[in-house]
Amino acid sequence: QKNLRILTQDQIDLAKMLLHEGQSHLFANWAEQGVDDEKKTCFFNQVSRLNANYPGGLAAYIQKARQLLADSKAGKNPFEGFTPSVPSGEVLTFGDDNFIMFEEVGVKEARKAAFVLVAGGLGERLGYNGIKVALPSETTTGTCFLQNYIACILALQEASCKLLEDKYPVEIPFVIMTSDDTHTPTLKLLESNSFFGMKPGQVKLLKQEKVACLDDNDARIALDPNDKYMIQTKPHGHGDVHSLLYNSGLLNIWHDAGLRWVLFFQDTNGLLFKAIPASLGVSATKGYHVNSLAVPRKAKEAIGGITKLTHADGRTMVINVEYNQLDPLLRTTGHSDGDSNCETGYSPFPGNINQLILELGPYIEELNRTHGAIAEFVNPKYKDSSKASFKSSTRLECMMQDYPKTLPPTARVGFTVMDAWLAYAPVKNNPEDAAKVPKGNPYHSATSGEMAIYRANSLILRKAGVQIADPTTAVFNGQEVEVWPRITWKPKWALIFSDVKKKVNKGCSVSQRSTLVINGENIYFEGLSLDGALLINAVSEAEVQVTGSVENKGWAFKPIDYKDYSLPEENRIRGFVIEKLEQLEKNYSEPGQFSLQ
Ligand code: UGB
Repeated sequence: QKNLRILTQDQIDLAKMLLHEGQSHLFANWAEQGVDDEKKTCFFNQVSRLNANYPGGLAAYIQKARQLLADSKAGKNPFEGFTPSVPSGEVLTFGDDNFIMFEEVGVKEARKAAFVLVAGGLGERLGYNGIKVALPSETTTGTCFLQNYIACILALQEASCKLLEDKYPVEIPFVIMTSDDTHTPTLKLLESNSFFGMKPGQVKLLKQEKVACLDDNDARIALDPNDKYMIQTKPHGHGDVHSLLYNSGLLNIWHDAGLRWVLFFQDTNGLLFKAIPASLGVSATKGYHVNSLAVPRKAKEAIGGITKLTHADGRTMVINVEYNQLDPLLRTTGHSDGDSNCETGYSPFPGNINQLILELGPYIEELNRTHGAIAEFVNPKYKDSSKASFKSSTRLECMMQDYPKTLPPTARVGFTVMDAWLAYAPVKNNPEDAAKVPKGNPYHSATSGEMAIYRANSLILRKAGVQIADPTTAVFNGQEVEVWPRITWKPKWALIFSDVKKKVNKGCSVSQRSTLVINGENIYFEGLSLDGALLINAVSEAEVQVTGSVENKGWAFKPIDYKDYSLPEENRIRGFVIEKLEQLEKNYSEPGQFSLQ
């Protein structure tokens, strides 16, 4: 009332809505009219943003929160009435005929795809100071995750158009969801690297907004402890990507342009694009509206489990059950061991790697109905067992993989299981937490993420007939890892297994201590024997035949202490640096045919 005269009609409406929703405490300590008036305007600007950014507005957010907080306090089981069982999906084996067939279908389909990277998370578990997409995926070439993703999309675009002999090349749209924490550095990273070769108009950044924090079970909105005119906010989760896409208008533009698929992926999986062509092929062949990528999962691993849920009333759905919910769900439904490994040494529930392929038409239909709203949850940290108050404020959260929860039973929801060595090596855990991971479970650290890239490339070449030496083991940052030859290639050299097979002939061998960097498109190997470091840089118009024997001191891993703050953080979190002792580096910058012997 004291401030009524300085408020606009919109602000009065927002204030009325807040009062109606039990939020009078927000105004309790406001100064008299004439004092702090600018701050009051800022307050309403923030309320207006929070109101506009939530489907149904802030009133809907508060009401939903009250309901979910009451359910949480009552200890209500979110899976009430559902029984979990192991679902069946498409299980692929790298390199067999089926896999090769799906890869070829996938590459053809790629020209009808749009890619969406969710990169709004700060990566609290990793504790890295920068944005995660700027981290090198491996330090042999220093290629950062974002650069790798863009190179893969561009290579897919080119390969897809070539396969169909398309005279009108397409530009695969690429969307990045950012947040206040990641937006500016992501844009800077792109701009300072000329968008890593992608046309700037091909990339769209959509920024997710945070949501209001809540102080108690009545969903009273939390104020910033240092500013009584500022509402505390926290991230709402990766599920925001659906409402952002819906509101952006991009989905209809894509649909009108003839696109058929939207592929969602996460910020730090250096292997992901090795799995994309085959899984897109599965989506197209099986006609899946939703296809989740999965890998065999170790019990207790911090990735969700793909689970079939059957309700007492007969309803069924195949959905991700998040890692912290799987164990309690199993225990309350008669599996006294909870989340545990079966005789295969893995959990029977495939692990969700949060790579989703959605068919665009049905996706648009569903979002027209839901406006992109995703099932939410709340996870308050209570002070004590009375659950009367929280240790710190909480908020509603949502996850992108919960999209299928609102789909009708007729929706075709499937999943594709790939070998973990091929598809999944995220960088999520800091060195200390990674070192505590139970033996045999993946570390999900910068160390393991890098080593996984060398292992995958080595195994792929082995499968193509190259003699690759066995790995050794080493310990970096307290984590024991396999060290394979450091082999890297650009996606335009080989996107799918048949590309690899065309470019390497039998009779090649690579020793364990070797480094091989293939930085070019038309580089062919026949009878190469490598024991050391070989780097080949070639423009696409140069065709290079590589034969003979290369031997030199090569590049070696030098362990470092992650607490040695004189070293760059990118290296410290891996626990090693690469010492470049000696290498053979060849550059082919002109068109023509060349031979490296
Ligand atoms: N992200 C956002 O873009 N915005 C946000 O508000 C939050 C995150 P995390 P999480 O693959 O190992 C997921 O934190 O959420 C982005 C799945 O839920 O890395 O703990 C963020 O930038 C889980 O089922 O993972 O767990 C990042 O790119 C399992 O699949 C992505 O969202 C697990 O990932 C994931 O955020 C996994």
